[in-house]
Amino acid sequence: MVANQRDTIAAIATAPGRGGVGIVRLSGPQARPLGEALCGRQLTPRHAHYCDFCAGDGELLDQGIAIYFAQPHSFTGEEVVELQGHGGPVILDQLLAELLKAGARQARPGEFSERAFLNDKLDLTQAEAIADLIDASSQAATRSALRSLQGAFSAAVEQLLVQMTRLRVFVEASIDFPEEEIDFLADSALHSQLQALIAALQSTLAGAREGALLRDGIKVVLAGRPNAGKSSLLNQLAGRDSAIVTEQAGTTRDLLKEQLVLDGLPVEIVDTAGLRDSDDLVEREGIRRARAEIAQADLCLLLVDDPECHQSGAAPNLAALLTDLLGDSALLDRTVVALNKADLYGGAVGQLEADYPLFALSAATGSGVPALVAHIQKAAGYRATESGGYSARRRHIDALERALALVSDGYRHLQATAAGELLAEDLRIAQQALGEITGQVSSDQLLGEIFSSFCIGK
Ligand SMILES: Nc1nc2c(ncn2[C@@H]2O[C@H](COP(=O)(O)OP(=O)(O)O)[C@@H](O)[C@H]2O)c(=O)[nH]1
Ligand SMILES: [Mg+2]
Repeated sequence: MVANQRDTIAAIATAPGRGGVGIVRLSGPQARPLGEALCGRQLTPRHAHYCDFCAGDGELLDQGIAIYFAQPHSFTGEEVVELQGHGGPVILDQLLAELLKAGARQARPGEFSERAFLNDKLDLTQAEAIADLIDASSQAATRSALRSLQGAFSAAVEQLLVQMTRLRVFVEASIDFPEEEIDFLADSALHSQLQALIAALQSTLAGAREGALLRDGIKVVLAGRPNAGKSSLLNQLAGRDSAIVTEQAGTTRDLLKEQLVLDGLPVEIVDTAGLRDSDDLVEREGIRRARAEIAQADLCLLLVDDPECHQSGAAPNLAALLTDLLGDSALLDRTVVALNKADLYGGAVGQLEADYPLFALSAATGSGVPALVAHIQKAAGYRATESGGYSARRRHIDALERALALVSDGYRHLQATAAGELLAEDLRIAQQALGEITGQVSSDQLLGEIFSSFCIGK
């Protein structure tokens, strides 16, 4: 990886397609001479130079702005030149081709960010936050990515590492110097520090989970008998006629997926074919697909069309309902039941008394739907707070979970045995797990995986 850094890399940094301006980026030791050759003039650091971009044989390729950033004062920490030309795909391709001909190498996806990381311009969570910021699908996700980019997540992890180091010093000293008169391990300060560390790990983990939720969202599958109103509810949630709704049972035969943002929470809603026995080949395939989606759902929203339940406000037997519809009741803890068509049958709307989540609503008019949406958000663990979490990824959550489990185990060992050896070892491994998050401890393979998911030119 270090050898690679001697290469000068080039890529188109703007999105494919046509735009007012398009940017080609160069980074590496040859960036300046390559840029100067193309511009036919010397480049002063941090100046916008308006110039002709010409090929080696003198042919005019484009006119635009060139900006040179001298190392280490650039995004990557290397010599960088940015060429801002006209945003046509052919123009930008020609500029890039010219630079490659002159000795630059096409950058791999994420290679600019990787170099920024290797040159200590960013830590890993910040580099990942850039990718998340670009991919953000909601304002809340943007906010949490920006928080991470500014270093809020790294700072929280850093703080955990400081707490951990302090504890390790304490515990290891007490093992190395057992003859000391004071018994370090019985010291109440040690116990309160351990408790504080566990609480801090839990709170950082909660912030990371919230961020991951904003990034990845959840999957909600609509299920029920034909004509229960699944497609109507999808349309109501989407705020538009996405699915075909008719009074004819069996209208929806294939899966229909909609990406929605419900008050900041990204949700993939899947409308499915109504569950019933059918001889129709297409409908049967639709039902098979519906079951497969239901099995993978974070939340299964079961729609029921039953006038009696509305009038009595009674809860259907959930286990019996699931067994009837799906052949088993495995989904008990992931199911929400919605009694639909409240406008038709009367009775209260909103959440009803039951030993599982139960709502009465009208998919047609939308009454009772906000209470259901609020429940979906709560069930997903989402709080629409301004502060938000950190834009976190699965690997961050894994590392935090491992660290938390280790420290908790270590604390239990200490309480059980009053000896520090196991605690010391647990703390050591927990510290490594946290180090993986910001990249203090990381293998080349891990880095490769992380940066290859970025887009080219970033
Ligand atoms: N009055 C009333 N009719 C509804 C409601 N929801 C759905 N329907 C009607 O029930 C029928 C079946 O709806 P649809 O959404 O296609 O059901 P699906 O088969 O579960 O997708 C259509 O005629 C809808 O207009 C509701 O809340 N109130
Ligand atoms: Mg339907």
